[in-house]
Amino acid sequence: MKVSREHFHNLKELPREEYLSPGSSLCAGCGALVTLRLVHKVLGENVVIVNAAGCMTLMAAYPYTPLRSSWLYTTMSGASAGAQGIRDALDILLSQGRIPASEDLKVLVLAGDGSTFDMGLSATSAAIYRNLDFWYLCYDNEAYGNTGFQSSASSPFGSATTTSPTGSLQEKKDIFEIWRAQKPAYLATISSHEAVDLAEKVYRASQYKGSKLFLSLAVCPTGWGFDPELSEKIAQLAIETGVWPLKEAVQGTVRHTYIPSRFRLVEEYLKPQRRFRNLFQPERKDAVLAHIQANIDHYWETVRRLEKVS
Ligand SMILES: Cc1ncc(C[n+]2csc(CCOP(=O)(O)OP(=O)(O)O)c2C)c(N)n1
Ligand code: SF4
Repeated sequence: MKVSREHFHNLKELPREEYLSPGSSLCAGCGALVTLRLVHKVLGENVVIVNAAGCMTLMAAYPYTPLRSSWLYTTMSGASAGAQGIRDALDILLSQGRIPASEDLKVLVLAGDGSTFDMGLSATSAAIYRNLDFWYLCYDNEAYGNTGFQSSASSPFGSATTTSPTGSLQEKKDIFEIWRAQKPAYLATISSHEAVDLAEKVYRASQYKGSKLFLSLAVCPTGWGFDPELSEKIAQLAIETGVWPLKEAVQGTVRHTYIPSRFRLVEEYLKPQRRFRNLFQPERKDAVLAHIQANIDHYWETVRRLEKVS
């Protein structure tokens, strides 16, 4: 089930302009980079990226940058506070007529899950509370990638990281629901694999003043342990197994923008990734696999009940 779209209906309708030039120091097959490229296409040129320390801060190493937009590097915890400062400065310059409206910028926080789920949650919660007019893109690679793939509060149950080599025993924090409780103007999950869904959501969000937050599953060949050529396949499997629901919430009211007509078993998503190898070798961990599948099934049963879809 796909919801009807108002603006973007197919890939050909996506803007052709590129704001991210090819070639950067990031890994081949990095899903975060593809997501940023797509989001930027819809936001256009007048953007200032407020980038919390993480993998994406390696994009721009002075004096080089692949970005056509402006960029500010912040601490892991301070990106949303930095966004407030930039928004305030722009508003003052605009109100004093020191810059024309055509030079106004969209303020976009770019942060990993370590910043988003852990260190920067307080600053982001405060920004949403103030209904700061900003954009927030979390590229969720489900660990502290830049420093060697340590567990974050986003690391899924059973996944191996350098600080949980035999598999995490904690459940992934539901940051979507934590943010949603504050009823931000717009909130959505996105995936690089569903580019049209992503573009439509960024377009829809642009109609709202206030906090606009996006959570993207960022497939990570280096940390997750798969060949970079499989990146889009893994992103697709996350959606088709129901691991990564595509949804949006306008002022807190949720709807799913895509529901697979037939769900694949979660094993299809887990097996190709080295971080889940311990679930299959040296022997199969049936109880853990059943637990992961049951969580997904429970989620979608609830969706069917609440959104009354068959
Ligand atoms: C307070 C603090 N602790 C540790 C670091 C070191 N550090 C820099 S990037 C990074 C990882 C960030 O993880 P995440 O936000 O998930 O982004 P990713 O690296 O995965 O892109 C860490 C721990 C830091 N910059 N600040
Ligand atoms: S470690 Fe993962 S998220 Fe970081 S640049 Fe490489 S592929 Fe991208």
